[in-house]
Amino acid sequence: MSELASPTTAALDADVIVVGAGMSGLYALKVLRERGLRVIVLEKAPAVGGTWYWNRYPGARCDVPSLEYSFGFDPELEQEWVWTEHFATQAEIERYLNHVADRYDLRRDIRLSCGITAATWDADTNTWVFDTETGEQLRSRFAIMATGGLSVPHRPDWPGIDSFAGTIVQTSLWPEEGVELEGKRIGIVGTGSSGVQSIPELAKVAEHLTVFQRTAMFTWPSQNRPLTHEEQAAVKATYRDLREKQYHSYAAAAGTSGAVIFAVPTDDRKIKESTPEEREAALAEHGFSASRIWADTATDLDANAMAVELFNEMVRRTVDDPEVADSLCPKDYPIGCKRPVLDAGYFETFNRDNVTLVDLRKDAVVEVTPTGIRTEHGFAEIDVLVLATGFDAMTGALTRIDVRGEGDHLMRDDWADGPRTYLGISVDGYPNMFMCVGPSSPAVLANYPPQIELQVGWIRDFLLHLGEHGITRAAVEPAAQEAWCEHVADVAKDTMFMADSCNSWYIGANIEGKPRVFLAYAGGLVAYMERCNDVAAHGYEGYALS
Ligand code: NA7
Repeated sequence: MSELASPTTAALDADVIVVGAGMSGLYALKVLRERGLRVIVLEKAPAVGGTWYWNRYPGARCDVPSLEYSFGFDPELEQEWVWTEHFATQAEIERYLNHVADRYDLRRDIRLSCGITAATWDADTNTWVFDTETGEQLRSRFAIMATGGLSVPHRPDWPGIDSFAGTIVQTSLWPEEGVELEGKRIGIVGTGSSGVQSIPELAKVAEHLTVFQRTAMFTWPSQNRPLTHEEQAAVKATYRDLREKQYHSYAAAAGTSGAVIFAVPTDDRKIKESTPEEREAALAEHGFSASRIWADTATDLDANAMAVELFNEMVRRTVDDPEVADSLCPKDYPIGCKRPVLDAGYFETFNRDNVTLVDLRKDAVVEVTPTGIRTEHGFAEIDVLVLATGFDAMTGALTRIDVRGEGDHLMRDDWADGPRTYLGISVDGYPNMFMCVGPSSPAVLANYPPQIELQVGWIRDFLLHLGEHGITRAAVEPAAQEAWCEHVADVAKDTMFMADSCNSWYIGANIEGKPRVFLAYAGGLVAYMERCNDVAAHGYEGYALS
């Protein structure tokens, strides 16, 4: 398809406008342009890379192995790129994505420092109109929102936070020029993946580090290591097999390790049937991982509680101060409710003389002053305050833009009770708009690059189909969307994600007032793509095409 049939084709700035130049946006540009579509990518950041541009905090690293967290669409790209570690650093992945942008000559169609404030459906011409932060207006037939699932930072609204006179920095908005940390009194809030990764690094350079923890985290040693030439060559020799495994797996992962496969037990023994001696032997053999090997912990809350006890036993054995250890023991929620975190010496860091833990459940924040944080029982003087406080996940990027569909509806209003999508790709009332790794798709539950290749590939084929048939409007049928949403909720309902005690960003629980709705598709990538491909095979059923 080189021209999209319509009287207004000439007035379009592009056939497709893609919002975001992260992994999805870059790949969308590549595959759509090579099929003859005119594509413009609008990117808020001054550089490409998305997540891997913004999250440059000390210790930032992917929790999926580098040889798996990479594109498989071009065997030459796979062979030429050299990863240096089992889990790649932010800097290395950012370099990789810049290499992708250069190698496929993508930059000429990407406008940087050009975020959008609004996307408005024009029903008269079946086009989308984008208002940019630079004051421009651009029009396209189709919109692809590659805006990221973890791209809108969440910041605590503690009294006085704006009065802080030192440096305040969010892990996900870490400045390119870096932050002066050496010899400083650093405070960090948040012990999710970003906090857990940065705490050991901050402790190494700080005069003193104070960690403000609201919820203790399940985190396992990543066992990261340099990749040897032999190891890399062995994977590269059989890369096609690995990719095939990824494309046909639950989590787009061939299973070499990493956070997305942590829920998968490695043992067929049930912890509920184990003896104390067997559990002790598991601790001796697997350490922290003794808590995640058992066959019954993902589905049985009592079994899960026994696994939690094994985990906490390891915390107590690792952390010297019993009171600190007790605070670091996750309580009140099951393993598997939140995304597993992988660390490098996290618990050991609390044995350092220059690290203090403030358990906010015992000693809540009262206020931030110009010089530090006052809690009920103390005051920590701070020069640099690091906020590792997470994101308005999965929906935040889209609800912050004025996305205005049919009948002048705003997406943020339509999603007030949680996102409603068809296949996590389209939304009833927003014709010709597609989302990459959107809400109700596997998204954060699966490895991104292979998942993106499949999802964006599906969108590309759909656009080609529309072009070949002279179709200028593709709208979701309400009943199809309802059925998909029902299926998504049904699949999630008996998982640890939805346990009453589970308060995670997967269900919006980290953002005050956000509806408690599971935001991804827990049925796995294979089932998901089968459904998408089935929809395509049946002439894109669930869409009204005209
Ligand atoms: P997360 O996982 O959402 O972690 C955010 C952390 O910040 C978590 O410990 C929160 O505690 C804490 N938090 C948030 N707001 C507050 C306030 N107001 N007071 C105290 N503590 C607070 O975000 P990350 O960036 O670490 O990781 C996101 C994903 O990125 C990760 O899962 C990987 O996929 C990569 P809470 O647990 O909500 O009590």
